[in-house]
Amino acid sequence: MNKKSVDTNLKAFIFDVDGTLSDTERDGHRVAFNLAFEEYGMDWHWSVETYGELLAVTGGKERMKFYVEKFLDEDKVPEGIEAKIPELHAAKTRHYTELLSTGAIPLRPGVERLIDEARQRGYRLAIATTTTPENVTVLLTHTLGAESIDWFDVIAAGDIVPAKKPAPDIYQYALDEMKLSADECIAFEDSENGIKSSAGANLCTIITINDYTQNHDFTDACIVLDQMGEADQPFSVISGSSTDATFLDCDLVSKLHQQTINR
Ligand code: XBP
Ligand code: MG
Repeated sequence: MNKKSVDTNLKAFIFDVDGTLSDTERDGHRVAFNLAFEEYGMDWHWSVETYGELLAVTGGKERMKFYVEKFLDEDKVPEGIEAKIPELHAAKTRHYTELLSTGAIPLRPGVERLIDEARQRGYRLAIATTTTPENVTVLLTHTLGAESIDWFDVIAAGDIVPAKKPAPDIYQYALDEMKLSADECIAFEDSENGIKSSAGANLCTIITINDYTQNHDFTDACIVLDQMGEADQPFSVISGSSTDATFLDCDLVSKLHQQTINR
């Protein structure tokens, strides 16, 4: 791409975490929830399939409340469970961060390469996630190194906003903290709740699907990919912009952003 076509309006990349940076849900969060339930002597066990249904609700505490309300018969609801959820969630977070620290959950293909290139090109970086802040710093530390936490102008995570995804609050918070407009940024997401949130904040959004989200509605995405890809591991374009690129790099991100903004 020749220089003059580079989109000077694009200033920052805003990344979702779970499902986007890493495929964390099935073998990470779900396993941690089950370890916490075991630790507390509860007979709850979330199968891969049940967890896929529970992912309709973002936020671990909210997800457990959803499970109690929609999946348990009245007589199966443990006494005082509502008051116990914060403690249960803290135990789950402990199990999850221990799991992350074993290196069991790697970054998805292309994530480290794109972040490195974005930094070299001078793009600002941010995170907008529903997960607990500690989960983000531990994931970054055990994948990109502890210094990578400082690469992000803002790590907008968890309870920092009143309403979690699909509400736009977490993305709006990240934009406000960076003092940037939506037109100056681009979001990277993996789920329907995620794009409802990013599109709700008027952000052009690049989707990389995963097993849990492959059938979600990504109508508002500027492109839907199976992964960000690597030079030796080409992505598949599920929908959106046609391109002769075989992996997601800053030139393609910039082109997609420009196409969306200039619509
Ligand atoms: C995904 C979520 C999170 C995780 C669990 O967040 O919805 O709630 O499933 O993490 P995102 P917590 O895709 O926005 O990164 O238990 O810490 O909420
Ligand atoms: Mg996600």
